[in-house]
Amino acid sequence: MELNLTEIPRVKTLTKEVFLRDYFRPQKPVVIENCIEDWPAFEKWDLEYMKKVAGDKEVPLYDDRPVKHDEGFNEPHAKMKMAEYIDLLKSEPTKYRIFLWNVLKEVPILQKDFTYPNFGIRLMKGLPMLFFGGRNSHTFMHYDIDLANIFHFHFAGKKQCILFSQSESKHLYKIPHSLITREDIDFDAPDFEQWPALKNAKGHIAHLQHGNVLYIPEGYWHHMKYITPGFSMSLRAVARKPKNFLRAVYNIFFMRYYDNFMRRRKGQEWIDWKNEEAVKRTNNLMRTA
Ligand SMILES: O=C(O)CCC(=O)C(=O)O
Ligand SMILES: [Fe+2]
Repeated sequence: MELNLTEIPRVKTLTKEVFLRDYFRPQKPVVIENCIEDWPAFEKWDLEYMKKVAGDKEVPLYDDRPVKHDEGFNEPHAKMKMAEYIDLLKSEPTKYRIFLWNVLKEVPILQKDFTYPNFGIRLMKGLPMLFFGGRNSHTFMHYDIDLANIFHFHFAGKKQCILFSQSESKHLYKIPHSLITREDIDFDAPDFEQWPALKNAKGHIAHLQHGNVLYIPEGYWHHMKYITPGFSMSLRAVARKPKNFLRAVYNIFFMRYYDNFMRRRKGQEWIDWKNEEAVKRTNNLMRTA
């Protein structure tokens, strides 16, 4: 048995009118294949180019180790010079990923290589973020703290993206007071005996290659797996649905501080409790459904 995933529709190009009508308003994901062919980035952006423009920068790295109590929220697991990291990506499989690296702050010259596309929704201009990963590395299944609409532009390698809407959260073993599901679920080949509720989850899947853009509707869960070494840039637009917007405000101003506070106060016990609670809550919901 496999996860119930439908292939995300792919279009060559998309006007703002069609985007708003068919994807943004109904909150449906879509892949746009030929959206950025007029960007200098389309020709230029590969691992070598990143090494050239950002080689000296020290970059924060993350792997897939489980969250621990003595690490802050989103605290990096290692640091390296970008040049070294790119060499590592090219030479061997590595679990190290770069997550949420602010392009404009770190390498302002990259701004010359792209423009903000006009899809009829206002993008947050200060926040283009870069993500890098090595062969077979993956993020946890998570949603973003601000439940933003995301345009995810992919470069260099091949990538698999699995998405679920917030309405599927009840099937996903979501960890309370955080933005991830149980870290020990293998979303590529889940063990349905251990995680039976996943049988009821309905999601979406896409495979991206250089130049493709994935629209991720607001608050959607996403699990990203780098099939080959590559990188992506995310542009974001604020959550519009009042429910999502309020949740974003709660997450940003309360949830993460509360979680950090409890880690300091209770230590690993807090993390263990949350992990157990994720299973109890999902199993209860499954039983009463
Ligand atoms: O692709 C990645 O490495 C993570 C992307 C992501 O989580 C995001 O764009 O919000
Ligand atoms: Fe994300």
